[in-house]
Amino acid sequence: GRPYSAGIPGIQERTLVAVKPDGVQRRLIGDVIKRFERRGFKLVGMKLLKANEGILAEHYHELRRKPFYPALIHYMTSGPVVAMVWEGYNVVKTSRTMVGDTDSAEAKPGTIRGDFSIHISRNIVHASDSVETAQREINLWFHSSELVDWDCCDYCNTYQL
Ligand code: IDP
Repeated sequence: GRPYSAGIPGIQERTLVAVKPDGVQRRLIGDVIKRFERRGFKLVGMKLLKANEGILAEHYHELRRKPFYPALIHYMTSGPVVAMVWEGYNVVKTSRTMVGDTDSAEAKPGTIRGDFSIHISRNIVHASDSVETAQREINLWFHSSELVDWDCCDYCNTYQL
């Protein structure tokens, strides 16, 4: 049936978060998940996969003319990634804050990139940059049947209900 959360405005916003190949190799999957769980967001989709060039070409469509694009695709196909969909109030914006600046030197300590990365080309994690992008990226990486509607038992401790 329809989840309880569907009736609460704004709390069904979703974003795509991915642990990139360097994050997987460095055994940071659990650390990334832990931060989103602890913050209060709800996991509604997750899988480990080796991304092919087709999905990455769509995912990084806007960057296709950048000089670093070939290296980016090489990096992103170098090993498995963990793709996740997280749900909750303002999840797109809050996730970007948790992930930190694209440039590792600008990423604040306490952010994922600010804690675990020193170079822009190996920055551990992806998070969608707008609600529109998130919708596009979720549809690209997940089939709707792979996303799970469920209610957290403790919404009253996360939201003003
Ligand atoms: P974002 O991941 O913070 O949204 P974007 O500008 O969308 O940043 O870039 C996507 C990814 O491309 C970055 O996370 C990083 O992995 C890679 N990238 C961006 N700029 C550079 C660069 O100047 N050199 C190498 N890789 C880059």
